[in-house]
Amino acid sequence: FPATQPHCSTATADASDAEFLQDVLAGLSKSQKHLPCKYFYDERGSKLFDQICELDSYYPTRTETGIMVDNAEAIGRRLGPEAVLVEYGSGSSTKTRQLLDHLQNPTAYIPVDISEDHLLATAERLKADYPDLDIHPIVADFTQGFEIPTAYRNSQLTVYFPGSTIGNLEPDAAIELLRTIARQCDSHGGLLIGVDLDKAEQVLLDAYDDDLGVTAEFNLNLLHRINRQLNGNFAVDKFRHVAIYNAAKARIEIYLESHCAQTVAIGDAQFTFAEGERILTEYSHKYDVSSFADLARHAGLSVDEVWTDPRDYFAVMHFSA
Ligand code: AVI
Repeated sequence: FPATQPHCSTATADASDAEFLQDVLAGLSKSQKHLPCKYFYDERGSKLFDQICELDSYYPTRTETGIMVDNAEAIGRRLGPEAVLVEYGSGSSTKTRQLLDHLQNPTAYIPVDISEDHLLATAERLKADYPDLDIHPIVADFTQGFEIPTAYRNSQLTVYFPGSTIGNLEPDAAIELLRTIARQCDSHGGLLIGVDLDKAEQVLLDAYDDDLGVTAEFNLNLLHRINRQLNGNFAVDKFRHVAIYNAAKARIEIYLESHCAQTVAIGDAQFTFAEGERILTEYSHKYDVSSFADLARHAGLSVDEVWTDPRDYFAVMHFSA
C-alpha cells in the first residue's frame, strides 16, 4: 500500500486474479452459466455503480438517503455516543457522511470494501473532512470475513450495512452473513441495515434496466473486466443486459444474454454459448419489513426500530444481537 495509507489493512489483497479466474471458470462451466456479482466492482464498475445511484429510476439510493435525513436524530440516538462504525461495502461512503454528522462524538469509522482504489480514495477524502475521527479502511470481501482491528475489538461496534446489498445474497447466505455480523457486534453493539422492499414490478424493472443504459453498461463491464484482467476475448457487443422480476422469489434477476451462437476463450479455456443463452450475474432480493425481521431472527438478531419512507419503498432497520 502507498505510504500515505498507514492505517490500511487488507484481508483478501484485492481479490487476487487467481481467485477471480477460478470463480469465472467455475461459474461459466455450470449448466446455468453464472458470474458472481461481487466482481462488478472494479474501478470502472464502482464508478458506473455511483452513476446508477444518481439515476432517477434507481429509487433505492435516494429513498434510503431520504430516510436517513428524515430520521437522523432518532438514528443518532439509537447508535449512542462514541460509536465505532464498521461499514460493509462502503463504496463512496456517501450515506455515511449523513450518519456521521448526526452521531455524538463518533470514535472510529472502519469502511470495508472490495474495491481498493475506490476505498482508499474515499478514506482520504473522509480523513480531510473528519480530522478527529479515526478512519481505518479495510480492503476485504466482507462475505469472506475479516478481522476488526484489535484497538476496537472490545468497543461498542455498530455494523452499518446500507444500500440493500444484503439483497444481493440468497437468503441462506444472507443469514450466514447476518450471523457473522451478530457475532461481530455481540451483545452491546448493533446492526443498522438498509433493506429494499418488494414493490410494483414496473418500478423494479425501471430501476434495473434504465433508459440511459447505465445498468446495462455496469453489467457488461464484467465482460470487459474478464477481457482485461483474465485474458478473455468476449465480444462484448454480442451480449446484452437483461433484467427480469421473479415474483415467486421476490427478486430481480440480472443476466447477460448472448445475441448469437459463439465461443469465448478465457486464457486456455473455451466456453460455447447458444443464441439467447444467458449468464446469471446478479440477484437482488426484495423483502418486506416482517420477512426481513424473520430472516434476521434466524441469525440471532432482533429488531429494535424500523424507519421507512412514505411510499414504503425502502426500510432502514436497527437490530441487536
Ligand atoms: C449493490 N446492490 C444493492 C445493487 C442492487 O440494487 O441490487 C446493485 C445493482 N445492480 C444493478 N443495479 C444496482
